[in-house]
Amino acid sequence: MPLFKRFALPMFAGIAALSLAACQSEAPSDEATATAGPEAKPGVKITGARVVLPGVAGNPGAAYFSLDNQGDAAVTIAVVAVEGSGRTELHAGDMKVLDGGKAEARTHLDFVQGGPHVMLFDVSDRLKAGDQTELTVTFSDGDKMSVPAKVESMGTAAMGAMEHKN
Ligand SMILES: [Cu+2]
Repeated sequence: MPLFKRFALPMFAGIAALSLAACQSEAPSDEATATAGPEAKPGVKITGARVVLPGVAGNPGAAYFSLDNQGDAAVTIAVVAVEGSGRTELHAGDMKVLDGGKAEARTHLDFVQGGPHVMLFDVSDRLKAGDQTELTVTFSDGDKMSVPAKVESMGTAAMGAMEHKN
């Protein structure tokens, strides 16, 4: 595809299309599904969790959230599990696998569209836009936190991204 065509696409659509294409090539590995448990980690809060369904069934979806670490120690995410999704990977904005998401003490870590995100593979068709599912973060020390996550369709997510643009 000539480069100018790629850049002619609206920005969010371009990012979404590139993201999904890039994620297709990831080889599946062992399932890393955490069991949900509501134990809290002191000083750590997870907010704004949402799951964006794949635009085409069988493609990967994505999950986003903010992790606020007001604790005295850095926390590192080992794995993020989403109920209704199989394997997940933490990706950087360029779709490369993130080697653990780390939030230093009194900082926050944001997983956002176009930035670091959780890639969801084998998304169940039982997950429907408008539903709520559960997102569980397992930290490198074994602690777990689960929060409800809003399920959105890709179209809704793109609209949201436009609305929130400054
Ligand atoms: Cu990705």
